[in-house]
Amino acid sequence: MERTFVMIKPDGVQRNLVGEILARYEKKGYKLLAMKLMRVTEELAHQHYAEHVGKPFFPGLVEYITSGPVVALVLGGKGVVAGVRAMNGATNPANAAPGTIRGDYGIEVGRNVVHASDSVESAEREIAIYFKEEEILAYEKNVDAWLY
Ligand code: FUP
Repeated sequence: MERTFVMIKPDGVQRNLVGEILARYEKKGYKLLAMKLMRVTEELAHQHYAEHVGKPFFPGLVEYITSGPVVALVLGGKGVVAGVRAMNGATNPANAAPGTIRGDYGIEVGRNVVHASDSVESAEREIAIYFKEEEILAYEKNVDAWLY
């Protein structure tokens, strides 16, 4: 099953948007394969955003992403990498369509609420930064069996 790495960034946690954002991914049909509330250290931030080291916005990005707890997720499903990127909306919330997470909840590019991997390759790279393979669960879902 295709997998992607998603993060609800510190502003999402502080603004009480965790449940709302998770609900969107769940209702779409993506499967929650791993989840943890954690802090991003400076070292993790450098690994995650290695491609942005040296850019003018990098110090601010590290300060932001390390500023408070985040929710790290692995989601699975057909086309989940592109699907979650579409649900999140454009990187800059100013350009993100209404109905997307950033379009509905964000204003500033430096406070854009969520992260999601941009390709299958970067998803596998980012999943490995944040999760051990044993923290990622494989399981079947059967609503009826849990209702009765
Ligand atoms: P995305 O793939 O949507 O996470 O976007 P990028 O990899 O281009 O950027 C990573 C993060 O850097 C964004 F979430 C926000 C931040 N950023 C800025 O703060 N300013 C910029 O000009 C570009 C990106």
